[in-house]
Amino acid sequence: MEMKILVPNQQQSYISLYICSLAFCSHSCSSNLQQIKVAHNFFAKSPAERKNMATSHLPSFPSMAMLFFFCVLLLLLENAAGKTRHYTFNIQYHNVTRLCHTRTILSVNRQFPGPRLVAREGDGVIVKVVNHIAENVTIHWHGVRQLTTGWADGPSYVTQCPIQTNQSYIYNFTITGQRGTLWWHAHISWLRVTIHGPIIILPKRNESYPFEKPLKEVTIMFGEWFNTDPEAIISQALQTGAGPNISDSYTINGLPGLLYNCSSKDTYKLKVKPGKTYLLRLINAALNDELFFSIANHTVTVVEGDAVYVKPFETDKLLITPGQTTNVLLKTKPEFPNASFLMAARPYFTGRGSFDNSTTVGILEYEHPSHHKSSKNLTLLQPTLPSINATGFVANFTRKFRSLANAKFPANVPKTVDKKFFFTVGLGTNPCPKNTTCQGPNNSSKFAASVNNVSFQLPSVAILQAYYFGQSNGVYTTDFPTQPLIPFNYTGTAPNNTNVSNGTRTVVLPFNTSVELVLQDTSILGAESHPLHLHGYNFFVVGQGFGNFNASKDPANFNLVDPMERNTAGVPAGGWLAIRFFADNPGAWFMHCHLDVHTSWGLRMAWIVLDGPQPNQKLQPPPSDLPQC
Ligand SMILES: [Cu+2]
Repeated sequence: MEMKILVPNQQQSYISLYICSLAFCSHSCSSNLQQIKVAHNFFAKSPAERKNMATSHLPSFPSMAMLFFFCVLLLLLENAAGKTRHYTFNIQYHNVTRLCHTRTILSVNRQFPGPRLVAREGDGVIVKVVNHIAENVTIHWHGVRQLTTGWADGPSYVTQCPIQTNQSYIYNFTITGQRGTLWWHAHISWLRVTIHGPIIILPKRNESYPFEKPLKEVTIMFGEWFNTDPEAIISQALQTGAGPNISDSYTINGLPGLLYNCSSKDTYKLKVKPGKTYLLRLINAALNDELFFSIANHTVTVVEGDAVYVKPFETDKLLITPGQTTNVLLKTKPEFPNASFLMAARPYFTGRGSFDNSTTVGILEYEHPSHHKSSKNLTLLQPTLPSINATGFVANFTRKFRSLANAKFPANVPKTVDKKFFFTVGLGTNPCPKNTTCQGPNNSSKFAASVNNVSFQLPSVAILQAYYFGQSNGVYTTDFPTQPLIPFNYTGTAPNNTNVSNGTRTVVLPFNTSVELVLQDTSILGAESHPLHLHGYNFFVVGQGFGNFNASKDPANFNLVDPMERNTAGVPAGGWLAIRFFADNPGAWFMHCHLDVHTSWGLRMAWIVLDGPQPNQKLQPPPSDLPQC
């Protein structure tokens, strides 16, 4: 999963300029060799020399002036519009062996983790997804804003019907105003457990990072491995009402690491040189677990989260929730250290049920100065990680994330609010259907999860299609509660009745509404952290706290200056999170917990954002190959 840094391709622009100049001259300058030579010299010189040449030669060549103008314009357009990147994703079966178990997994192009999608800020991306498996599939471009292109967002039954067997769908979108690391994953049932991969968004041509240029960039993608079919696990759990079986290991770039059985060879190794800086692009693609991560004897500098640059800060341990990405700079030790270092990840867990309490490791290995000696007999140092339920560490760590909030990367935080929402998020129950036995809470009910006590039921056609074609009747309603219908002590003793309601209810927002949303965890069936992900938007995390949100006191402490801007944020276990955003992207947008078990239980809902008055504020028409249900 290593990548060499892609140098902005100036050469390519120069070639196109050169070709354009030759073409221009052959048409209008009667093959004036001297002019071609001038053009050739022009592109071979440094910018300062070119400026000089342009001013000293151009007045005597009016046609050349036009040529330069034309070509500079072309260059500017090329830089502003970006280019289009084409990919084909074949959804295929793929046999993989981990922990001495061979299993047929679902993958993209028989890769696990899947292929990297690389683009620059401003580029168009076209991905043809072809379904070669028996299951329905969709792909979500997690964190890509999809401005007016909601049809390409991907959550099944929200923005599209799934791609059926032997069918294909072309996802077509532009990456606007984002740079850093995101990722893509399947967005139907639990298929994302093996169908996922990184999205690398490089800065625009000729733009650099607002931090030290790394020698190398490396993607570190965390995942979860199941020895049995995850689809069977979730379908059984939904039937019995019990918590689903847990994973058998965590993985780093698809490899469990040497602490697991049969895995000493399946250990990710990162080879580094002393005295250099590396950019690690961390992605948590695990299904159900937030993860702590640390590298023995090393600190890293956090520089970006969810494709948004942050004020750099140093840390030796970090937390990453499913759905989040974190870019960190790793400065290696100045001299060969005579040791190797474990990089370890294990869960942060506050719930009541069982969870996979194992640790995945990779090895940070320094290149030996002599090049001949192996690092096999070196001491292997281990990092210390926070305790499993270290909620205090999590709160302190997440508070360190701050937007750059400078002239080049401003934080456009809504200072005033048009609409306030207060949503409880948490677990609950559904009663056991008559004449069946259930294995959920008290062995008499089924696990459920909800937002404002609504456990969201996915419709059988896509919400965005129903909305666009004016056919919402029987698909969804627009009466999602803006606050709990019956207030209670959310983080105190749970009420006697823990049943949720079930429905497909949405919130409708006029274009550009400034929204404040407080997400309040509940302690029904245990207080638990919920990494909430909003599609189609970044939001600002303006506040967080423990206990019940206090609407008269807490807003005074909101950070409206440099809050973190991101697409996934953890609602603290037994606490609350306040976010703000402008609803400036028309469409139907899913919001859900990124712990897939909670999503499956109904901790999800959808916003419908109406068109704005301008043409570029309207949802584009659906593509002709949009799948039908
Ligand atoms: Cu959750």
